[in-house]
Amino acid sequence: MIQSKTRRGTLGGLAAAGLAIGVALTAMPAAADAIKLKISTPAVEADWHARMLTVFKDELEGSAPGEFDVEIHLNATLFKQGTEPVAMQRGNLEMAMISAQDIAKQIPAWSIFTAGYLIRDPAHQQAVFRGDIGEEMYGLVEDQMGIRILDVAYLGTRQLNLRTDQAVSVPSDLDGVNLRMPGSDAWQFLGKALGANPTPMAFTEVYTALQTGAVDGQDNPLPTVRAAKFYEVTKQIVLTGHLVDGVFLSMSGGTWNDLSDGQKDKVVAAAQAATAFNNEGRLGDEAELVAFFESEGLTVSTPDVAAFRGQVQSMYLDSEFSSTWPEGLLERINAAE
Ligand code: KDO
Repeated sequence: MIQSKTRRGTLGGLAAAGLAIGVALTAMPAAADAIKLKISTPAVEADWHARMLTVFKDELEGSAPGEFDVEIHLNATLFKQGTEPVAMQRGNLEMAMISAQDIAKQIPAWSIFTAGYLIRDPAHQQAVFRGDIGEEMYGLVEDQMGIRILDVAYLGTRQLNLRTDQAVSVPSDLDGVNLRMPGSDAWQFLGKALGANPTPMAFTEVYTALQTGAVDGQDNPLPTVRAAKFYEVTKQIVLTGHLVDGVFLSMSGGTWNDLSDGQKDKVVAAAQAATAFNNEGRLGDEAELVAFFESEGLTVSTPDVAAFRGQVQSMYLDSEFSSTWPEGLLERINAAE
């Protein structure tokens, strides 16, 4: 939680995620006039948010037989990471999982969700995005970008993952560390706020960059560190927990507006089944993965999280980003439960 310097919010309690695994239905072959839904993502096949797209496809093609033809493109083979929103806006892509950082490029107010140590945990993320704040902020995306957000998926809590074995306890220990962060201002600022020297790079290049030493480390949630095999080319994980991250399963407004009301309901239901599958799998993984990484020979340590939180929160509050945050939104996010 970040508290505004002028007003103090209150901490919210935890709520159980209570999510069920989506049931995969056997899909019918697509009819010739089925609505094509191409989905582009940089995610690797083994990661939960890639796997949830198959749940989406099976659910939708099962509930609306012959009406949709969902085509999943992983590993950024169709569109480069971060270019998906514009591809949807130009009518070249029907669906993607977009980040708050992508949205903030066009709607600066969304940078509030790119701030480290703001969302407290997965339950808080659900409370924020599935309540009135989500409704309002999704409305901005629909009105200003022409993109319909279907649901948020928990991407996991981001941790540091380094190829060096230096001890990291406080932000100054990251001085001079070339930390790969995704390529946008919001992501780069997060790397800087952590105390590192951020290096922009697409997700698809990270494994090789870690292997060759082009970067000293990267940050991602633990399930992604395993799915993308970053643990093979790194030595340690530092549990900073600096960003409770989400990706937003979205559809281009043009495609969405052409759907019948019944089709819209089925699309939303399939999206929710998909995110429930993702969230459950990812939370389960996060509870178990420290032991896995240790068994692979990595050191897993807990730094002085209060020191990281203090530096990161104060840098965000003093930044240009916070001047774009709508009045009162920070307090509402802090109070959401
Ligand atoms: C990454 O590039 O580190 C990141 O985790 C950023 C997310 O917003 C998202 O794009 C994700 O990569 C991809 O889906 C790959 O997992």
